[in-house]
Amino acid sequence: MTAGYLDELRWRGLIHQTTADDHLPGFLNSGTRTGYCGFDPTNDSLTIGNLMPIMLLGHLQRHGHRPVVLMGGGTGLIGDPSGKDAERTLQTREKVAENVASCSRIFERVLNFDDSAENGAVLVNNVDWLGEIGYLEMLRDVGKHFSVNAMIQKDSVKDRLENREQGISYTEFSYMLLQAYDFLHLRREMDCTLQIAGSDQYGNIVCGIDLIRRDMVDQPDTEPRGFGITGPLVTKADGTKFGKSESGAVWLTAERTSPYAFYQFWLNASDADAGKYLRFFTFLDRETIEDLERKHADEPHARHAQRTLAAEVTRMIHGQSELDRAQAAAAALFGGDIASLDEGQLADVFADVPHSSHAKDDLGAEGILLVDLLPETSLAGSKREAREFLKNGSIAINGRKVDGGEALERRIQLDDLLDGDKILLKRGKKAWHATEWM
Ligand code: 383
Repeated sequence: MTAGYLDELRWRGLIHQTTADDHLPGFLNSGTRTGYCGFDPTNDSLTIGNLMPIMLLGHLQRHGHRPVVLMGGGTGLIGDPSGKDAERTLQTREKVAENVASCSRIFERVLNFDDSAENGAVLVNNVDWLGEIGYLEMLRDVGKHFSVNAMIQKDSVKDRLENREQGISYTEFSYMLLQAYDFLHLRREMDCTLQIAGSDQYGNIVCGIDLIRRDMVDQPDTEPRGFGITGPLVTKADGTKFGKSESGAVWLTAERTSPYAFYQFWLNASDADAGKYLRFFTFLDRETIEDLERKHADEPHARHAQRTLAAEVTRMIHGQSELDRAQAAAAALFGGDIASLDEGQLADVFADVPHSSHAKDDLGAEGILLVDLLPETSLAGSKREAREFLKNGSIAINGRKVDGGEALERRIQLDDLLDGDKILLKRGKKAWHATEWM
């Protein structure tokens, strides 16, 4: 077993808080340990907000320990109030079960589920035990160990109590008992001694550790029986929220965020963030990352750090061939060779840039003037502005520049359509707009 899981996380900046700091390093370095992280199936996919704890599990496995992915098929029926300022609507049992199934496959991209390996990853679903336990049993065996006085001091509950308008239902208030019970259950069933999560989960983790301690009161209390590690909140240097692109959240499945859009998201990381994201979201070693940062500082225009980041994360989540396609589409857009894109790539590009719909009939026999179309897109605010851009030759149709001299007479016609229904317009070097003609 290789030592140094904590050291690895530390140089990467991946530790926010740990419990029992005096005991944790020795505990991790003296045997193969089992650690888990839970994911509530609130959707049919996970977002890059969930990626950091997945990486924490990935490093755990690469350092010889066993990672456990817990799908919250039970807790997902209740709803964690942590970090949420409003009560959630309950999801149906069917929907939650469907979500569990579709989220589960994501983990195979990062973790090795080979069950012949000593530390092969395991996936469990807490509906399997939470669904079995009776209400009276829960109140007597678990509830009795929780002080309401302490529960209302937890951030997740306190914030909602102070906000009288929203408040908190008894259902969500009870959530922490369920997560605490999970930790106890996994501790008993598979000697799972570690819980990993994002920083919003610290309170829930501590509840679990307390419950485990109370459950084991009759055994000598020489060292902690459960540990917790939380990762930092991922931030952006410019202060805006991490993980959102123009079209919303960035998801970890291709059905929701195309590999092309995914690749673009990472490629667009700012210079100030790229190094941090390389540490957080790739398994590249320290030397390689520091090398890249030096290269990047010497030639910032080449965007070495962002390119490597985008390639590594896209390959990890979507595989090499999807990465190849995303890179080819990016290169075509950059070089203007739009005609080389296949239908799928064109559709991905289309979805990832501002777009608008237009009536194909309007193209009629002689088409419509480009100067009239531009103000209907994100590329020009008015006809006057459109004229300006056209005259100075900064507009391109399907990657081909429109010459300034004849630009004001240039008409969009049926034979400009790609795939029979799309035209990609560009202003300057990289402001794209896709038009669709139906
Ligand atoms: C459920 C049962 C457990 C242990 C954990 C859970 C889920 C947990 C939760 N986690 C978030 C979620 O599911 O709500 N109560 O969306 C997120 N996680 C991870 C990480 C994170 C957290 O899935 O910080 C971001 O991704 O912990 O918000 O026994």
